[in-house]
Amino acid sequence: MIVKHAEFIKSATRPTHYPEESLPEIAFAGRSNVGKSSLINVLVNRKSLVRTSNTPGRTQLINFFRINDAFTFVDLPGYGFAKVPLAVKKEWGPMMQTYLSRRSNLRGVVLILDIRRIPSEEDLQMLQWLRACGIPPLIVVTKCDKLSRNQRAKQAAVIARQIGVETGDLCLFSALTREGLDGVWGRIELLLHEGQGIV
Ligand SMILES: Nc1nc2c(ncn2[C@@H]2O[C@H](COP(=O)(O)OP(=O)(O)O)[C@@H](O)[C@H]2O)c(=O)[nH]1
Ligand SMILES: [Mg+2]
Repeated sequence: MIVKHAEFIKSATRPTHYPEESLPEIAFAGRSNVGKSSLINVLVNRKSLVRTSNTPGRTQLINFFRINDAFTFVDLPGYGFAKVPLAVKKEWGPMMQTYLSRRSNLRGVVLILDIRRIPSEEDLQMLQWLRACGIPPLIVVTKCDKLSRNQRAKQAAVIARQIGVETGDLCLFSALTREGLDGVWGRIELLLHEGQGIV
């Protein structure tokens, strides 16, 4: 995929504020700090279309970006960060469920996992919602530069078992080395064109 144009459209918390559903959409989900923004920036080949940081933000917004005037990328609020206020945490579930269940142009959700961690309860919750809504998940396991080849294979097997998919269904990726980039794009293109993913 050659990205010629990528622009921020708007932020929203509720459906009345979402942009119209005219273009096919791919959303990105994952725990805070997992590397979600970094993945999106590498995919669109922009240094900072999406803000990255070490300290997760407190506001929980759904951010919409238009890519090549052809489809939309959505940066969903990160979850699982201990320091986020409880009131903000409580909004996450309903906001996610509303978005996932109502967004008719949503073709797939990229769930980003850290190669070094066991998937969390929220990761599993997200997968369950996706399966329940019939939305194809695409699992990207990121930060793989942090591990040796051997360790990667071991961790990928652990993660795959935990979430109930085949190791081959996982896309291993690194925003640092851009390893796995073509594989991720290939699967996103399939989702955009055919709505295919692993369920
Ligand atoms: N080594 C390494 N660091 C990464 C990678 N992806 C993200 N990071 C770092 O992880 C931190 C959180 O990344 P960010 O994209 O802001 O995560 P987000 O909260 O999920 O959007 C930042 O310091 C990034 O530089 C990766 O593939 N490899
Ligand atoms: Mg982010």
